[in-house]
Amino acid sequence: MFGHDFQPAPGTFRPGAIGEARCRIKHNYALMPPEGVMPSLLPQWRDTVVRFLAGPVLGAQFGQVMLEIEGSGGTRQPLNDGLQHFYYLFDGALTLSSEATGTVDMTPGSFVFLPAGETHEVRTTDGAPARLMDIRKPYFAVEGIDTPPAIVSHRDQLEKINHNGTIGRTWEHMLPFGDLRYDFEVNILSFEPGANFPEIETHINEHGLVMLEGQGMYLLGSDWHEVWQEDFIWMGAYCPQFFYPTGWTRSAYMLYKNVNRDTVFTHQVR
Ligand code: UGY
Ligand code: MN
Repeated sequence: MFGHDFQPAPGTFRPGAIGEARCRIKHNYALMPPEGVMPSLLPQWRDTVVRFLAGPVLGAQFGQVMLEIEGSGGTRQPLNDGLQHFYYLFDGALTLSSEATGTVDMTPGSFVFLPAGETHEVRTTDGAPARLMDIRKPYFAVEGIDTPPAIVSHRDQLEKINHNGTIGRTWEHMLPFGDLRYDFEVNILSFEPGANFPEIETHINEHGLVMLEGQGMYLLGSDWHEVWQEDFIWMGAYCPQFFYPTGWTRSAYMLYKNVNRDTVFTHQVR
């Protein structure tokens, strides 16, 4: 009998909270199903619950949060933390305003990239709640390379590209692929049933992954994990990784990746 077969009395819980928990935090990866990510508040956001997914305390070089904004919520005052921001709207309707973008009406699937230090404000538009993902990162400037311009777009406008010709796979690039002004990518990777990676990846780049559709088995380090819609995964540098979709529907995830920059040395090398 499985824990989910028990019918608990109102106000009580099923057995199995420990045995069935999928959450794992390891030195170079984390799997965090959404039900275990507790709510926080932040002074700069009004009537908004913040779910912290990745940040430096985890070992990540970037931050990722899900903002659950009530109908009356939004930024309390113009926000400027000196970081780059990538906002993606999951649900609801919002306006985002900044000098670089003007006032943008966001609907589910809309995304906005703001370069470092761009002051901005966010408001709900129809008084209904919204869910907004925010990826933040300090900009890694390189002499001779221009800083990246802001981007306003929608998932509907993205081309589906198959980079390596493997059957049943596509990439949607939300930031321009191969444009050296940007120091990170956010891509949507899709897998038809039966498709998988051509090999186990091990690379210096880290990832923040949100499952958008479907389900599958993720190899992280040397451990296999079953994952599905709404799960979050952080993969640190050099974490071996591989994905098999399972079930009969397409699986897709949104993936942050730091790119286009050299190794950072924190100690003097002689
Ligand atoms: O581009 C990537 O690094 C990607 N293929 N990794 C991943 O999906 N875990
Ligand atoms: Mn990868």
